[in-house]
Amino acid sequence: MKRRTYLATVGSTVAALPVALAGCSGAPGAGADDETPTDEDDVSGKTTETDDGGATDDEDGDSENGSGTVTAGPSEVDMVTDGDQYYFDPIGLFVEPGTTATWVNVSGAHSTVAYAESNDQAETTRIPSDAEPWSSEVLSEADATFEHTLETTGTYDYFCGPHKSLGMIGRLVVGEPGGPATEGQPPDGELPDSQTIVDQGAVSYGDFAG
Ligand SMILES: [Cu+2]
Repeated sequence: MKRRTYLATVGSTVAALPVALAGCSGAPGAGADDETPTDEDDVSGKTTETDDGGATDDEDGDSENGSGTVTAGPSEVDMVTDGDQYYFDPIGLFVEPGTTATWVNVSGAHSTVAYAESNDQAETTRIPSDAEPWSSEVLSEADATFEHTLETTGTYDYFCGPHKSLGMIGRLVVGEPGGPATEGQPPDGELPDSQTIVDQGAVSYGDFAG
């Protein structure tokens, strides 16, 4: 055991040597540097071409099938901590009835809780009267997700439990605007107008807050 430990220590010390050697023999070192970016360029170039081709074909197919109005985008909302900013992105999202919305914890620790008086912390109800409220746990691991299927048409306002008082709130419009959230603003901050969300499909946090 002691011998292994000793060898491992020597190994890590030796690892610093090639750097010094490369500095002494400039020609081989420069050759290696030239090759590496070329290889990467080739690989990424091929990958990008292949991906673009497939994606373009798919998008063309969807556009032709669609009616040409608002195309339903991804039903995902990121939950983000960025410095001293805490936000949902997009802050406003349109989905069709029956869509399962997915909140993805990108950074920090967040929850998604509907403004429904049956939920803790919600002092007011801002989802349609027949709608099912949701309330997630606080998601603290990166890429952790919470899903909720939205069946009832209307406007849904929601917040993050830990950052409610800091204005981390969001809005979903399902099918068309409706319900109590079409009047006024939630108690913790401002959200994009429901009809604007319908018209644009999604309103990014950067566009709204910036
Ligand atoms: Cu949060």
